[in-house]
Amino acid sequence: MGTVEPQVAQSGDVQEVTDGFHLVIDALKLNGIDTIFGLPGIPITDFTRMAQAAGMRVISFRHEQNAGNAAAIAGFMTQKPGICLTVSAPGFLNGLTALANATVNCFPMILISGSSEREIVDLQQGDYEEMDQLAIAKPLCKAAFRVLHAEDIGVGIARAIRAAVSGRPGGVYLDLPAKLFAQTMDAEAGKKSLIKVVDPAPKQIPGTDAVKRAVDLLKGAKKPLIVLGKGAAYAQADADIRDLIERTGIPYLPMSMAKGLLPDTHEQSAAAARSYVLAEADVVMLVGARLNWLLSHGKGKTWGGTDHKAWGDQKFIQIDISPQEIDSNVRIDAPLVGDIGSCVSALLAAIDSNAGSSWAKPPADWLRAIAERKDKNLAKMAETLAKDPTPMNFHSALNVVRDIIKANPDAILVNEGANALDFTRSIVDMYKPRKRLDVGTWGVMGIGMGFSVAAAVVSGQPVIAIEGDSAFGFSGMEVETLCRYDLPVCVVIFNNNGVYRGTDVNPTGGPDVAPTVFVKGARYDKLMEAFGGVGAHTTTPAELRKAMEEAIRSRKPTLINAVIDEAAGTESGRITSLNPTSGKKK
Ligand code: OXT
Ligand code: ADP
Ligand code: MG
Repeated sequence: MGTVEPQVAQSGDVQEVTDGFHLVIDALKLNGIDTIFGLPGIPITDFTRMAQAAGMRVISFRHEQNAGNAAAIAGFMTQKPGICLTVSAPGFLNGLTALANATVNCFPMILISGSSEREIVDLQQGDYEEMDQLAIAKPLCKAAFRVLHAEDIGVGIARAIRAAVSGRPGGVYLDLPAKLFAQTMDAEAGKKSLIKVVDPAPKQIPGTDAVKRAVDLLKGAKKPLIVLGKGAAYAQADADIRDLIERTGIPYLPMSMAKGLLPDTHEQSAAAARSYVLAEADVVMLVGARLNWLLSHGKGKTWGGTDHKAWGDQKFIQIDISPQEIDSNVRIDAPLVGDIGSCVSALLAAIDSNAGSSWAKPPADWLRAIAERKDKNLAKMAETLAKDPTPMNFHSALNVVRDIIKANPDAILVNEGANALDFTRSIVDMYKPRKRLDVGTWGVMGIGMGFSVAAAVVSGQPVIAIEGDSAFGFSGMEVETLCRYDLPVCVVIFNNNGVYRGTDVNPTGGPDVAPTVFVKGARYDKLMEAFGGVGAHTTTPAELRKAMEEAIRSRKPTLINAVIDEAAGTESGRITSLNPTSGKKK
């Protein structure tokens, strides 16, 4: 229990006192939170020092958005809320994008921001960094709280933790005004006011009727498919999920961050036959995956619909902890509302009691048809990967990354960009759960270095960040953070001189380059060298391989500038069609 200088009471007795600073630290520690990602300044500078003195790991960033992204992904990896700490108004706003992104992605995090004098803020009298932060955060997160009195800190932290991790996880905002930190109270009373949260994410057991409905649908399927989403990765029910897939023999499709839940090389993976299985399956079981844009909203041609809005003929089973997710886009025939661990084990039990060990595998012609498509795509991919063009392109570079991950399956892969994202997703196989961390539901750029720092801090494993050159720019200054904490992160920048590619020209012939184009031949490797890390400049797969192997071996912060053919990318990668086109005739 942290205390401050004892005070002498009127009676002459020495009274142990504590204060807001120490109560926040004690409340976090009591709940097993040992790391804070943040950026110091008024009014939380001393808080960061005291937290470090109290044995917490305090990781300081160069920009709050990156600290926020680090907190969010730490939450995803550990099921404990990641903590991001910022100063008031601008620092808070810098962290807010990450908080909103965490909420959209169902990652548990708590953004704790210091704030200015309530009385002055509410009368809008122009305080230092004045802003009504609570009101601004509210619509962008799952819950938002403010603590005004030291004796309420325990409750405030407990509520924030519960809100972040229970039910559908998400971002929580906790507003701590500057005055709160210095408030004192009796140390014993302070200790009693803290709450060790019991069962922060209670299991949610699905109804037996819902389980039966789902099993009956699965049993009758001629062309069943399971889609695993990042909710399934988050749930940490890895063994049961694998068991369910292997015992039923149903082909599965991993969403991007569910890759590796089962090894991507698993024979039941239908990832390389994505278009075929989505359009053809007759019963689709979604496990922690929403029917949002990434799954074409469950309708249209992707799902066998006759036009872009039409529903297909398939039936859906959806496992999700959020009852409101069900029917969000199309009809869900068998909703299974509960936590994935409980739902999957209930399904396994029902399958056992239903069919003993003789659950019929899906019809052979369905499996054969998938295998045919898959083999064709895999063969085509193998052929492309075997090429060694000059200049190096996405495929020949990613062939190296693919080998490196295969040889180091515990390494964590962080990935952002457009082409640099999409090619990596389909080329680099993952072998273990929660090893692939990427742009997620919003397709947001800027997660790269924040995710990398957190992944290294939380896991101690090597991290490989595959970054488009544009994507890297959003958080690039954190290479200093990588060096400061000496983290085993190898950043590989796929440098094609711009956003999507580097070949656009200014149609006016004026001196400005095109909006998508960067300085040609930029040497990002030198950025890392500026802070004492290792920089490497590579133009061939052989050079890239050598540099990556050395980074993994040495565990030194490394940045590899991988020069890619500047014409190799396409507009927005695989999502070109989302760009609106002008109807105006030229
Ligand atoms: O079945 P078919 O035949 O269809 O084939 C599929 C699979 O079966 C097959 N496949 C395989 N074949 C062989 N072997 C294997 N192993 C295999 N696996 C799969 O391959 C195909 C494709 O499979 P895939 O990828 O699974 O399927 P598909 O159809 O693509 O899936 C659809 C989606 C939607 C699920 C998928 O495409 C997806 O997940 N997409 C995510 C896209 C995304 O989020 N993109 C990022 C955003 S783009 C844009 O917004 C950018 N911005 C703007 C911006 C952003 N985002 N944020 C902020 C804060 N500000 C601005 C910017 C600035 S990107 C960007 C920077 C870009 O420049 P960079 O320099 O960073 O990057 P470069 O482009 O590299 O230059
Ligand atoms: P993806 O982008 O991989 O398809 P989404 O983020 O769209 O995944 O979906 C994740 C879903 O998982 C969300 O609807 C969320 O409510 C759900 N979810 C998250 N954690 C759990 C859990 N422990 N149990 C059940 N559902 C969960
Ligand atoms: Mg690029």
